[in-house]
Amino acid sequence: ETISVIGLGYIGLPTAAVFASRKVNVVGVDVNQHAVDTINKGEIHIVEPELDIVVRATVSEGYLKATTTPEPADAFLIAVPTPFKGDYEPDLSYIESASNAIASVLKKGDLVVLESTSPVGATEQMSVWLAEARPDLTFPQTHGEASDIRVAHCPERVLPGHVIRELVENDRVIGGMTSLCSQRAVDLYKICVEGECVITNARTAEMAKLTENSSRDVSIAFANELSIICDKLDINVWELISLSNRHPRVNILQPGPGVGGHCIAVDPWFIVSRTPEEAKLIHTARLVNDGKPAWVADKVEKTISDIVHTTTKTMTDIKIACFGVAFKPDIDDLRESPALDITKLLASKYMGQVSVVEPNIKELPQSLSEKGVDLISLDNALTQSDVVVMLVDHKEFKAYPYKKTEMQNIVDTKGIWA
Ligand code: SAJ
Repeated sequence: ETISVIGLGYIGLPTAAVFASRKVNVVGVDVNQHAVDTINKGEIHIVEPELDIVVRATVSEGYLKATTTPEPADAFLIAVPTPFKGDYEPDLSYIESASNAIASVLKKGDLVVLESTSPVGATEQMSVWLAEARPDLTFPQTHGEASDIRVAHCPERVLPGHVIRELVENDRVIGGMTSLCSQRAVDLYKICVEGECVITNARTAEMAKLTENSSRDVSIAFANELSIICDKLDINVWELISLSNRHPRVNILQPGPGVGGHCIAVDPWFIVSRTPEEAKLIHTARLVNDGKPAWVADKVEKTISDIVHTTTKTMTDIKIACFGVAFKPDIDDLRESPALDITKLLASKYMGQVSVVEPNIKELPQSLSEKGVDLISLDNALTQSDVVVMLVDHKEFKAYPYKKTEMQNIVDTKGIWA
């Protein structure tokens, strides 16, 4: 059996490598020539623990190779981006391009699985695109039990930073267009998945993935709303949550600077855009989480104005240190990071007065350096700054023996020094 993985990004490359590590021939396809060349050298173009080891081993043993043009295979796994365009409408153009690219190499009996997180109906749409793009058949059958190829949706659910382990251990939801399609997909995933492969239909599988991330978004929004309420009522939200969580049926998540990453802050919109009238709570949760960075920046401004009113310092004397710019703890990923957004907001207002402490990166992105932001050490930040803005609970910050007397002016969005 040969497997082809279309899209060699954060999901596709680890998936390809894990199948290849089971001694299956895997051909990875990507439009990015640089990614293809890097992988063929046994190296990786993305950051994910342990991925480099698996890719190096599988490429050198000949089980994994990459190319820019699709080749015939028995199963095709599609792991391309599904971002949203304006108005929060999902953009399925990468799925359409992938369908067009593989259509000419498909043969009877092949399996095509959509792994990308997708709005409800995307798998059905993909099978229509596949049918339309197949020149070899007079009556391409991609629907129903009579179909000559098998189509299914099996959403990825791995947590960045733990992808290699979770790809093997997590349960998988498999939604085929027909029960034959589901069974064929289960047989494939069983090659490397040790978790359970649970069968449903394609629409339910699509909605299951969106539901998982929306559930988390709504829960985090509840925590973020509590943090804003508690600030107004002069209550420590961290103490409040830990007390409430002592109830046997209460489990509140942690507030923070907002919700980042490319999944939890995106996927709920796929539900909202399809059912705007009905998805009220899901929509509001998105607005609460997206509003948190501006609220934090406002809180910092108030703190600065208090310092100016109670000391001899002027606005332009104030030095601000932002602790953490990654989208979550102990990673170097700055994409869709609320901590980065807050730092940018502050840097625009207080040009040349903002520094960053970020133990996971060596260089600041241009969006910050062009605003005069510099990268400094934790110790320097504490001695030089007038205001500390704690944005990410990195292990280095949690381990630091911070004393309240050391720095009075702190806006702590993660509650580790407050
Ligand atoms: N966050 C909080 N408070 C919390 C937990 C998280 O503010 O109590 C924030 C984080 O700081 C971060 C954001 O939420 O900014 C998201 O982080 P995360 O670690 O919860 O999730 P992701 O985005 O890294 O990965 C999620 C996972 N989904 C779920 O846990 C339901 C992962 O399993 C999915 O595969 C991934 O999205 C995806 O690709 O969809």
